[in-house]
Amino acid sequence: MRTIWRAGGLLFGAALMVTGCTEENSPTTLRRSGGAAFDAAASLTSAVTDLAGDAAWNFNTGPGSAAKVPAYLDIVRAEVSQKGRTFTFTLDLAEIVPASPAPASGGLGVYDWFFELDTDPTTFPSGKDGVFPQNQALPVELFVAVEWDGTQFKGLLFDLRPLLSGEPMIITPVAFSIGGAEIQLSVAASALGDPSTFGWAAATCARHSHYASDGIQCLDRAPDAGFVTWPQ
Ligand SMILES: [Ca+2]
Ligand SMILES: [Ca+2]
Repeated sequence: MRTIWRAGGLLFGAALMVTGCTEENSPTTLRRSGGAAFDAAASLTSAVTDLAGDAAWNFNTGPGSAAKVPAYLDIVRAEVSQKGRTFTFTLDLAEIVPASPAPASGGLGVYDWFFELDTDPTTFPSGKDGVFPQNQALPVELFVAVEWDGTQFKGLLFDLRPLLSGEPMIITPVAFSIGGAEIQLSVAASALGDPSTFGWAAATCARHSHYASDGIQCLDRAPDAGFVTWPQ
C-alpha cells in the first residue's frame, strides 16, 4: 500500500458544515479524568448525539428520502477520546454494519464513515492534490475514515496539511474495528500533530470509487452543522 495517494478530486463531507442548523443535536462533553489532570491514564472525551432516521441522500428532505439510506449509515452518536498517546474515534450507527454492505447506488461505490478535524482554525487546506476541488477552502486539516469499497473495509487517515505548502495530501492506513453498530478508529496523537484542542464532526457519505472522481452524496452528519470542541 502506498503511503501517499494522489487524490485530487475526492470529495468528502466537510461541505456538510454549511448545511442548515437544527436543534436535533445534543453536544455533550465529558471529562473522565476525575479531576486528576496529571493522571497519564486519564482520558479526555467529547461526544455528540444525533437523531436516528435523519440520514438522507445528499440531505434531501422529501417524502421517503430518509428511507433510502441504510440505517448503518445513520449516525446516532459520535465520540472522540484521547487516552495516553492515542486518539479513539467512535461512531455509533442506527443499525448493525453488515459484513459486506450492498454497493451504493448510481456508481457511488464507496461508503465512508468519518471524522473531520479542524486542528488549526487559521488554516484552510486546499489544492489540486487534496480532498476537495482546488477552489474549495474548508477548515478541515485531517479526516479519519473507515471506507467500504465494495470489497473490503479500510481505516484511513487523510492528512491535508501538506497542501498548505503545495504538497499532496498524505493518506495512511490506521487501525479500526467494526463491532455490531459501532465503528472505532485508533490514531496516534503524533499523527494528528499532537493537538491540545480541535473542532470535529462525524459524517457519512457515498462517493465514486476512484479518488479522482468528484461524485459524492453525503448522508448524515453529527453535529448537523459546525464542530464539536475537543476537549471541553
Ligand atoms: Ca442520524
Ligand atoms: Ca482549519
